Amino acid sequence: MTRKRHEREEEGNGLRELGRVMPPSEFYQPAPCLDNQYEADSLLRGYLAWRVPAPMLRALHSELGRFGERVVTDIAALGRAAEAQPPRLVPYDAWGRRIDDIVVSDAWRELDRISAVEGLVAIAYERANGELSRVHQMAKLYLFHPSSSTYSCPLAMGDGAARFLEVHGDERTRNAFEHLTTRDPARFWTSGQWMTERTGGSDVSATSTIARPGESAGVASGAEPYRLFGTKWFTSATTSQMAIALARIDGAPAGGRGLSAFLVELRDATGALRGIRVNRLKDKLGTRALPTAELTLDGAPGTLVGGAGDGVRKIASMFNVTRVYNAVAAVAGMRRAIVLAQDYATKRTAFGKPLIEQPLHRETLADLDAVERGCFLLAFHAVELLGKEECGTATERDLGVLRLLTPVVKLYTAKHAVGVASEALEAFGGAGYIEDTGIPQLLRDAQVLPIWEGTTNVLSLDVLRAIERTDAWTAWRTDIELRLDAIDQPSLVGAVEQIRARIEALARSMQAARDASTLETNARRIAFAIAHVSASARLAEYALWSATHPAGAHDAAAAADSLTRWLASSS
Ligand code: MFK
Repeated sequence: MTRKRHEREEEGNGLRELGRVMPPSEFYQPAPCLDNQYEADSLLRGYLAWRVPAPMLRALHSELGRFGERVVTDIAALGRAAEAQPPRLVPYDAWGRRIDDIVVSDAWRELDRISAVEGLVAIAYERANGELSRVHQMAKLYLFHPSSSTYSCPLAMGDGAARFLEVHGDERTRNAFEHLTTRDPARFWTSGQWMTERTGGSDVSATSTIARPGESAGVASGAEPYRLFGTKWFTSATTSQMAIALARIDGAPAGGRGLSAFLVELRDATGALRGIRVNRLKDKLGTRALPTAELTLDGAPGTLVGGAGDGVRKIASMFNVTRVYNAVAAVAGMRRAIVLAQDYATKRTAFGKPLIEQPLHRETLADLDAVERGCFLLAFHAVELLGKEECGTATERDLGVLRLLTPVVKLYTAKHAVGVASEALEAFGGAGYIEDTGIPQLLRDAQVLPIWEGTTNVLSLDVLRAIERTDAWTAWRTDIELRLDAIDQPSLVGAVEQIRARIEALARSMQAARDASTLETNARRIAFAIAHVSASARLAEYALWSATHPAGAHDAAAAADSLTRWLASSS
């Protein structure tokens, strides 16, 4: 108290000297800052050194070092500008003609150009690093996402569409594939994914959009022999050049099996929409720069892809890619929130010392960091397996693990992204709740992650679908036990035993639920337990590697600490 009064007196004298009357407190809190997001990220650097061979690592080091600087300078500025100028629908031109123009900011367009030039989608299809190309691509996406005002969404959709066309497309869709995967900004396309209708986003089988063969819709058949009629309730990235849409060919059976997938090119050569009306843009909690729209399809031309029927199963090749994007975006958002909170904690003083020196605050931040580390390693495990699948190098077991992990990593990281963002906001006190600090956007944008691309419950049911209808459970269990067998360091024996016990407990509780016919009721618990155990094993493997390899020494203490914290939690 005495010290504070003394300070106030000194301050008062200083102000009198300046000859003006000032309020007694002239304190201004320094804002949090961001350093190069590659160089500052010891886990990302350690993970890449662990998983990637030396020549590739050297190339990545230089590329990501450069990109890590861009995402806190020009790309961050573009993201802020795009956020400040959200898309706007102009339904009519000055003369009353219906145009349905969605006007986006220059910044949003520039983010598109940068995405092409940086190869944010192309890297995955050039496959210059073979099965590790997805790791390369997703490491870049991880840096890009939190600065991009969710430009990562059109990229995810475009990438998912590219994969769908790669698997199910043919000569008629070759041109679209090339546009989606080019680095040439003048030719680069993104895509929408049009599944959701008024009947629901989860139960896609209720889709009511009809596809009529051209002749019956009054047009000649050709490259696009179908015309689509219906309403799509949520169409993300509506300024994209194309979309993959689900529709039921006239007369096809009801339910999911009767659906087919169509490639729709949205505009003609003049830029006018083809048989599409934009009913309105959605007014969303977050992702405000992203043009999400409600559309009426009134004869939009479509090309059937992959043959008639079984559209849900076919489009799974698309949403399995976008779900991995979702997981990478989730961990990227967590990292950004934590880094800002950590920096702030060095600058903000309360009760006589910087927050970072307050044991409870430091502990809270360390717990958040451990959550992000586990989620990061989990998400990138799925990334590695996706890369293997696409390059044809995945074993049957890898494919089984990927089938199970895709919904698991999506649902788990998304849920934690919201929790971490919320806690990080709190670490700023009131400032975390004030819009022009930029901090609330972290929470708003995190909240979409558990919702789109399949909610937590729907994905938990997908986990059950994978367990009950495929051999994914056996593949996952065998894989994780083999990896645990290889962890032979005495300091990690306790951790490995703990993880094995959790696998055993999970298998027992699953069997009990099966016997009691309560698998569905327990689906979320099962999915979370699989995620927690999977991440534990990855954390233990990484702790071993970083403790025994010079390239991991910089992160060894953090790796050991995060494993301990992770195992102390149960979800
Ligand atoms: C940076 C972030 C990027 C993210 C951007 C996000 C943009 C947001 C845009 C959107 O949100 S678009 C809307 C997203 N909507 C969804 O993701 C749909 C959520 N609902 C589901 O996933 C349901 O589980 C599903 C629609 C798949 C259920 O449909 P059905 O017709 O009741 O499923 P059914 O009969 O169980 O499965 C049909 C077939 O597909 C089966 O194959 P078989 O016929 O051979 O047995 C399934 O095994 C197969 N299948 C389903 N899900 C699969 C799958 N196969 C592989 N992987 C999967 N995930």
